[in-house]
Amino acid sequence: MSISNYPKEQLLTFYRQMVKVREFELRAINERRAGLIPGFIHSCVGQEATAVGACAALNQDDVITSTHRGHGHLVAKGGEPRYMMAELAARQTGYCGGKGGSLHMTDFELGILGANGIVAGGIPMAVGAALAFQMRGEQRVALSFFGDGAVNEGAFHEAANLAGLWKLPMIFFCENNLYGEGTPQDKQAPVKDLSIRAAGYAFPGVIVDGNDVTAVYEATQEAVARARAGEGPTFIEGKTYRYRGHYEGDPMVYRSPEELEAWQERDPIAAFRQRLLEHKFASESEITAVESEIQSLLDEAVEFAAQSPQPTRESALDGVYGDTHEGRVF
Ligand SMILES: Cc1ncc(C[n+]2csc(CCOP(=O)(O)OP(=O)(O)O)c2C)c(N)n1
Ligand SMILES: [Mg+2]
Repeated sequence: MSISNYPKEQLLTFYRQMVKVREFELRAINERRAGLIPGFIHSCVGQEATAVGACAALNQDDVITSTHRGHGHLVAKGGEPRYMMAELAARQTGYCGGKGGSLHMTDFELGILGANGIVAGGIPMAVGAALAFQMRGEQRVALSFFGDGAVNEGAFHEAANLAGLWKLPMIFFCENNLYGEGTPQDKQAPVKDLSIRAAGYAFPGVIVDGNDVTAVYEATQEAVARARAGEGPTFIEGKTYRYRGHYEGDPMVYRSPEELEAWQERDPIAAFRQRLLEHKFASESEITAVESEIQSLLDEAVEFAAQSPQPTRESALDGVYGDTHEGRVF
């Protein structure tokens, strides 16, 4: 669909959300350096369009599962930067009471079933949620984000098999950023387009430009419509690229600066900003207003995290053994 068929508000929302994802990541990286945030960060800078385009096609009561590179998915599904930042900073006010950190952030009310430190670990969980929706006769959809590396894990294949067999309302969303840690895709899989693997489980696999937010949105919308109509899963492969290392501190010796530069020239946010201006959907000052709105939001989020208390020693066992955080269930 041509960009001119979108309502202006929706396009500005895409832009706002992508900027929010990127700025969240840049702030988190900064605050980690400054000492506010302990632990690892796997940032998704460069991959904003997949998270935002896919989540924009979901309803609030649809669910997602995420990965170790999950901050963008959470923001895109409605996660609040202040609770995310507080979680990264290990504070009581964070999404997991400060005891989960980057790899476990969850908000059931927003349909976020969790980031996940286990590669491919979120996929069977999403398929389980999709099975529950089907059994209860609900019109809800589950979408699992995962990377190219995850498609070589047994968990992916087992989950895809059952989702295909039972025609579950499930979307397999692969963010193919060409690397699993330092291993390029052609050294970890015999196929270039991972979406062809969906054929083995009798559902469609589609490739989309993962740096184009409207293309991602439209592909996901189609998959959602199939899922809600009882036609079963779709595998979407978004071709994209991460700009920073696998984790903050990664020396990145496995790829060339030229490759990185070539992808940065197709930056999802800069390209979309340019499209908004060219098609006169927004003026320079409207766009700048969105950007400074996000800066204030993140100033507040960092301040909120920094001012929040750490978890108490007495709370060490709260939320363990199947307890739900603050009694929330999905
Ligand atoms: C089951 C499992 N194996 C290995 C690891 C170590 N590990 C963490 S991230 C990662 C690479 C994953 O690559 P990909 O799925 O492409 O995601 P990306 O990091 O590119 O977003 C690996 C091997 C792990 N966390 N879990
Ligand atoms: Mg990858």
